[in-house]
Amino acid sequence: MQPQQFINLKYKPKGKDLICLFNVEPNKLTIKQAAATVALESSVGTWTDVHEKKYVNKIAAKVFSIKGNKIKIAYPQELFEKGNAPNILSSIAGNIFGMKAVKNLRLEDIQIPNDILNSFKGPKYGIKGIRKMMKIKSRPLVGTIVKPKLGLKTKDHTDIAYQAWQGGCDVVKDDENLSSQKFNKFENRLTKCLEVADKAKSQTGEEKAYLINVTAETNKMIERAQSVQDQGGKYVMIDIVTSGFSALQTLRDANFKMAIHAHRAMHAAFTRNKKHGISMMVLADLARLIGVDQLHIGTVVGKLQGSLKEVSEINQEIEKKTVKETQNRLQQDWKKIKSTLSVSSGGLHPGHVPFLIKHLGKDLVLQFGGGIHGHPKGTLRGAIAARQATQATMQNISLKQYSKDHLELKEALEYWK
Ligand code: RUB
Ligand code: CA
Repeated sequence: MQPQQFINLKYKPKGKDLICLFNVEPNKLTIKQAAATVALESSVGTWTDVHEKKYVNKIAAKVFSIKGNKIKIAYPQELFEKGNAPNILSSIAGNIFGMKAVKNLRLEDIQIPNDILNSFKGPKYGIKGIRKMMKIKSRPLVGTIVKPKLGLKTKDHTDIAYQAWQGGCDVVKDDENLSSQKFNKFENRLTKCLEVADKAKSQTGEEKAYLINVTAETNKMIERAQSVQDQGGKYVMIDIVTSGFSALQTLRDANFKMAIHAHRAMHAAFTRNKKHGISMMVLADLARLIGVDQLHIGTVVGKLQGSLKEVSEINQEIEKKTVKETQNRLQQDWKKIKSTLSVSSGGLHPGHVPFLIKHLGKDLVLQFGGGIHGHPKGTLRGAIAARQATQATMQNISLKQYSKDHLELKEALEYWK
């Protein structure tokens, strides 16, 4: 096939096409030539004509829109194996990023046809299921990451987790780079943390969940997830990018009882450069498709890169059913596929809570690491302050006002001005 055969600006995509929106910066080519090269390399073509059979040409990808540097490509779904995330990515997000035909290329967005959506499991619980499991009707969940992120012995890790739950955290998670190092072995940490989660539950009357990081080689990961199930844990956490989409699928397909919390460490290697790579939006869709119940989406205000536009696009209010009930990108109507709960995390402290709820909504996990454990009076008070900030915002009371008779919040606000 000739490159120009991969362009058809009159084509109207069918419901069975997978659509990609790319931003293309051509390298010494016209935008049309570069677009055609992207479409051919990501579907049935190569650098030279190879005398294809006619039936092969039928499933070629088609560039059907070119506006400035933004191009849209329709991929007939026959190009992909259903239920195989790596396979889909090897086409639409594979060789094309390294082609000489482009100076820069960014996969900005994808739209997945129903037949492919339905070939994946999606989240086991979704937002509704998590709220039911945690018995939290409408407020955001409050969470923490045990800090320091590495180095703590299991006993100290457990003590910190316990204080966080006692103070009002609903979920306590491991950091992304903690797995089963010598100083804090997985099995022991699991048992001990689940014990204190139960203790905190009976003291506070609230559900408490431990999000232990099962990230490891896939067989090991499954073994660890099995232990979590055997010991009655509610969640597992996985680093979805470093583990890989296939590993995530293995975990989801194992169909454990636990919800899946997804950390996105390493995503910025391909999401950060606005000109090249893959957008967070695409990663969010893929993670939901494969089946994560919770996903880190960024904070706007915290320590990590991510503009308001970028973050709120992932968490966009696309349809207001009632004033209070909103849907966001991770809640787009995917029919049978449940929605994913957004996790806002990274450099947050209680003072950020009103902004976050205003911009990202209440279907959210507010997650503070340093912003809880760095409280001048320690973890317990830090967790109390985080809950107070959430409480105040839910009641439409300013933090300043609320902190007049809530000491822990007052201390936090004074400390992190
Ligand atoms: C946050 C933290 C998480 C980041 C990751 O700790 O440990 O790994 O949220 O970033 P702290 P993102 O609250 O002390 O900054 O959520 O953007 O993927
Ligand atoms: Ca971390």
